[in-house]
Amino acid sequence: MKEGTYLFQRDQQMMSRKDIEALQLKLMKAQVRHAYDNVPMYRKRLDSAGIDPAKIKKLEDIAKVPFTKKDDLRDHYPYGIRAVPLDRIKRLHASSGTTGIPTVVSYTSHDLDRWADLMARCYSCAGVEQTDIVQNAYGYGLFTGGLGFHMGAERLGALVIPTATGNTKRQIKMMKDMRTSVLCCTPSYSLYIIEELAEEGLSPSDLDLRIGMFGAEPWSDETRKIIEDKLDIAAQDLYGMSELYGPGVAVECPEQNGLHIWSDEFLVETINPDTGEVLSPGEKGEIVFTMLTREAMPLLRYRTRDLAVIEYEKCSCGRSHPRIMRIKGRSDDMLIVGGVNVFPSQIEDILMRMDELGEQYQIVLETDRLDHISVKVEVSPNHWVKADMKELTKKVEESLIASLTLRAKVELLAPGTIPRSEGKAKRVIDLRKRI
Ligand code: DLL
Repeated sequence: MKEGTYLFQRDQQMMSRKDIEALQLKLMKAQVRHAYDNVPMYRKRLDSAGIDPAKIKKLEDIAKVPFTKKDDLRDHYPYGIRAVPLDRIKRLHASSGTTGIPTVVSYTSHDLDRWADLMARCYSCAGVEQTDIVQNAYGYGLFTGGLGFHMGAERLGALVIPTATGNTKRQIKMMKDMRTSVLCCTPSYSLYIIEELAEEGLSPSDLDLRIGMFGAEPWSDETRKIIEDKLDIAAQDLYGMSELYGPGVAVECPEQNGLHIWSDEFLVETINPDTGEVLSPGEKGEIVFTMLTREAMPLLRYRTRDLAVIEYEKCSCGRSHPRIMRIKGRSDDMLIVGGVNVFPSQIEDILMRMDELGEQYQIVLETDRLDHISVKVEVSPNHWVKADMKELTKKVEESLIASLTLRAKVELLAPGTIPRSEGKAKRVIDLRKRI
């Protein structure tokens, strides 16, 4: 980081480990008390677990508190786990679930203010400045991406263009005419934008882009390389989820070596997803967060289902906030085929390493008597005419076996065949019959 660079909430970004832990302990005690006093569900649970909030004395005591799960939010539909009267709730967001009952999250003015600060910190940590022109192509509405990125850019003091997702031609026109310097969208939508740029005969030098803020879905380092190369930007990873305000939980600094968790708000733990046992630093497991200042909807030990490793060593950027090393996937996304456990992102890693292939792929799961997996992947436009398809199919199948011991049927497709995504990409099509 350059000497004298402006950082939003510099003191909070650069807190020492010792100060972080002291603050966490103070906030955690108050938050457990807030949940106990104001949310009947938490009072009941803490009472049954024999936990008196007054006896929470050290950070490790959090492990005594029972977990909170997504179902707890659904069970409290429509207003979720609420700790304040309705007239203090100032906004709702919701995510649609597979069960049909949306997960609703609520915010007081304090929560919205805090969320805007955390998002502004994310931009600043990633290298965005007040003089930047930020084009926000995340979906606005009940999804937290649009408004989260919007409020954060305004709080930072940048110029924000709320294009929202879709209408890619207009998106590009705005980017070009307004001299957008920061693009915010899902990584898969950025790949779509890249294709559209090429179609219009535009190159990165026709644009002023310098940073991309990408998240909301898993993506690989290989995909990052492609995006950085084709847009001539730094592609920064940003993590969040609706239940935890939205985007803004963690973000990469320019070192691109893990995502800093703003741990004065998010107390992180890693657990074994099967047993719930707390794992040691450096072990891969399910990430669990306790929110430390949330008013409307306190969340104690919220199970994210996201699997990752947390790194506690100080980063070379000077920040001591622990880092999530790239999220590989969710425990419920893991595919088990023929006894092999594999995440879609691992398949993506392998495909994106091969020059002959394009960026779009789909994984299809089917059953006859056994489960089968096929990987449909587009060939890159440069190789489509000249590549020997039989040879290339074999090469991809062999790479999947060699790296993942995964026997998949590979199907090569013409460029432009797979539907493009403007939001979160749907990479896995599961056609298996459930018995
Ligand atoms: O996706 C919030 C968000 C908006 C994050 C914009 C980043 C950017 P949900 O729709 O609730 O919220 O989905 C949350 O998406 O549990 C992860 O599985 C996944 N996810 C989010 N960010 C990342 C990321 C928003 N950077 C779920 N890498 C999470 C991998 C991510 N997965």
